[in-house]
Order: sequence, then structure tokens, then C-alpha cells
Amino acid sequence: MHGFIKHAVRFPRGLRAAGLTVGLAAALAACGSASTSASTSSGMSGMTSSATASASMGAMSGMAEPMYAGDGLSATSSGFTLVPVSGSASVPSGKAVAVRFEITDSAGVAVTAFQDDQTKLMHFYVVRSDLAGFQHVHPVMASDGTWSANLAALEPGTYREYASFITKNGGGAAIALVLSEQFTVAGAATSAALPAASSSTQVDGYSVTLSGGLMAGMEHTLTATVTENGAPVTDLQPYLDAYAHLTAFHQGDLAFAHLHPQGAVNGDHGGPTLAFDAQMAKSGSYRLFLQFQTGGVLHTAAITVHVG
Ligand SMILES: [Cu+2]
Repeated sequence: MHGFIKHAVRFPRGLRAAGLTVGLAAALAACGSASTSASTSSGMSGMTSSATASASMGAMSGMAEPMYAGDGLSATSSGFTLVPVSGSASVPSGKAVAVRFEITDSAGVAVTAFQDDQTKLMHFYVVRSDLAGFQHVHPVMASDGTWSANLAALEPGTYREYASFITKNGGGAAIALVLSEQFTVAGAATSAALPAASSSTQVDGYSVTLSGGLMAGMEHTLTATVTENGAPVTDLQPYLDAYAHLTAFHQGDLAFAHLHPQGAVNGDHGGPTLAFDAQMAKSGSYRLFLQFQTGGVLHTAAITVHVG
């Protein structure tokens, strides 16, 4: 996420290649309005469990980033646990709230040493069970390891919160993790139907069009093109070490997808085309949230895609 270390994370080549069925790729463009195409790629679930939570890197080298893996649906992984601080299991609706949490190690001690990942020590996401209500914020840590995430007003419902970070394991190796936990927002919950899969969407006067095939368990390049009134947008500003940040969640179980921006930033002239390494562990529908910045304003485009 944040992207992820990029928030994204790639499986080691060997893992990525494991157990793949060939020939099931569904072009995004072909998924547009018709969601009737049968999802034939089962048997990919093994990918998630077979992927260990980290890849070590030389603690001192800084030459390689640790890789995120897994579906982000566990509160505990590799001995680290996301622990909501009292009062955060249920939050009020309709007003801004601060959600607090700790990351504890295998001894139950709050971790205070984190490593920059896409310019932030911690990336924090929330999304409601119907994939509405997405928020992406950067919490602040107190000296005791308590993180506080300021969220805008939430609608009632059941949510997941995801903490994405890099720390070091007991052996001193960097480890990248996405941990999550459920919480509720008080009140009478309504649930929105997931918007139909599409190859384009609009936000704040911009159009975002996706291209590229996505297939469960394989890494693909996903390309987003940003236009305004039909003209290519070329003044995207850097946001978290990239020209756009892409987060995605799987409909149903809310599994977290790993998407990693390609290319380096160089001034306020990114766009119109943005490329990502996309690794979706499971077939089904995903809700993608593409965040990009122009003129100092952050835009969040949401779009549903189908992964075969
Ligand atoms: Cu972030």
C-alpha cells in the first residue's frame, strides 16, 4: 500500500510461479459491464498460505526492500500482532475519530522501531465490509508505541482496519507486514451493492481508465491513464514516492491486494500513464482505490475490477 513499501509487494519469483494455471487471464477491458464470465481459477488459495510473511534483507544494506505477502487478513503474523487499544473496537459514526492501536511483538511488547516505507513509518487503511468508506491515513506514534490514526467521519457498519509497516524481526532482518482487525461503527448499518466492474471511472473532473489483464495468483502490470476533458493529465505530483498510490480489497473477505507502483518520481509532471505491478491472490471482484495528487489536492478514484 501505500503502495505497499512500497505497499506492494511482490512474491518471490519462485512462489509466484507455484501452482499457477495458465490461460485463465481475463482482460480487464473484457470485464467491463458483463460480470457474467465464469470465474474458473480456483485452486489458487494455496498461494496465500504458502507465502510467508516476509523476505529478509540485509539489516544494514538497505539495498533491497522486504516484500509483503499474504492476504492481510490476520491480526497476527510472524509473531507481530495488531492490537486495538481499548475503545477502538467500536467507534461512533458521523464524526471524526482517532483509532488507536499497537503493534506488539511475540513477547507482547509494543514495537517502537519502524522503518520508512514510501516516506511513512505506518500506513493505515479502513474499508467497510461492502468495500465502501475507504480511508488511507498515516498514524502518529507515541513514545510508548501507541499509534493514533485520525479518521474522517464513518458511516455505521462493520469495517476492517489494516496496518502496513516494516519493522525488524528477532533476527534483525527487516520484515514487511500487513495486519488487520475488524471493528464496528455504531448505528444502523446500510450496505451498498458493489458497483459493476468497469475499465474506467471519474473523480473530481478526472477520468481514470485501466488496462491490463489480471489473473489470480500471478503478477501482472496494471496501467491507469488519467485524463481531463479528454486531454492527458501530465501534472501529477509525487505522493508517497510515486505518482499514484493504489490499494485494493477483495469482495467478501476483504483480502488486501499488493500493488506496487513502477518507475521513479521526478518532479511535478507525472502522468498520464501510471503502471503498477499487480498481485491479486484470489479470483473475484476487487475494489481499487487509486490516489493521485494535482495542485496540492489528493484525489481518490474508486473502481471495481474482476480478476479471473
Ligand atoms: Cu500510506
